[in-house]
Amino acid sequence: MTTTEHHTPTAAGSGSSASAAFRAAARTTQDVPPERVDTVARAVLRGVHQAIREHDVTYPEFQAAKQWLMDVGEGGEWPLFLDVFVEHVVEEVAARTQDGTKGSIQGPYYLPDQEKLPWQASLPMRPGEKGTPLVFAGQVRDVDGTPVAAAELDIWHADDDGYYSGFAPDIPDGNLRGVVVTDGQGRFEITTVRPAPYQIPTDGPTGKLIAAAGWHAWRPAHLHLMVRAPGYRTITTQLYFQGGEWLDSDVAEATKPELVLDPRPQEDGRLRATYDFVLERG
Ligand code: MBD
Ligand code: FE
Repeated sequence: MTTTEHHTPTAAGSGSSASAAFRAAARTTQDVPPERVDTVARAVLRGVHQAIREHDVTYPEFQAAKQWLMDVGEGGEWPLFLDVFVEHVVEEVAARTQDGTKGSIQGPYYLPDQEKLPWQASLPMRPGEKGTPLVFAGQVRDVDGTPVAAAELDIWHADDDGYYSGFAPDIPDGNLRGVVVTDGQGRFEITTVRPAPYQIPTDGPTGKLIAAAGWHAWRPAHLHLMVRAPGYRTITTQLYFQGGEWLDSDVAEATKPELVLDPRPQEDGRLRATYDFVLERG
């Protein structure tokens, strides 16, 4: 992680942390047959060739694009760029064969092996963690309605400034991250703070493209979740907040109407949001 003197997160800092996290994640490498590589690589190149022909792309523009692509790599922003602009379509294709709770993209800021917590727990947070206290409760069930005991809710989200622990300086490791284990009735009740919307760093190449194109750089406030239990297909999803800013114009196009929470003040003044997860066997 890169720390600057004034402790403001930098695009290069979060980019290199996201690249390192991606490389560290254990994943199975597939042997892709040449026919498949041929088909997909050809289709991707065809799309690029078409854009050049359709829009009379010039040599200076081609060289500017090359420079920009180099900058994305050097800034470690490929995980950010791909998860913001491409992952939602990969998820859309995966969703064609999924039942139960709707999925959404994982994004670049997941970290494995966080603290295991009982079904009723507070996420690790700093003393006096800034933000509106939020209680997030519900139940995990299978598609037949049977509660799933000892399911793991792996949850991570941004703080009240829109920053993620592990990807911004001065936030303790594990802050606002945890693996909550459901009780015998599949229940969970998690205390945390409401996250702020997330802005793509404006000082890196992804931010520069967004500014150059006149787009906005925002994702609506969201909770990230992975829900898993032995014998069930893991759900990776996100939950958003009713009425929240950017909900209708997420730069990552990762919202779904089924994934919006409607938090209400509890008797003690804290916000309470409920959501039940449905897992399919597999
Ligand atoms: C995020 O917080 C996020 O969830 C995604 C998908 C991309 C960039 C930042
Ligand atoms: Fe996120």
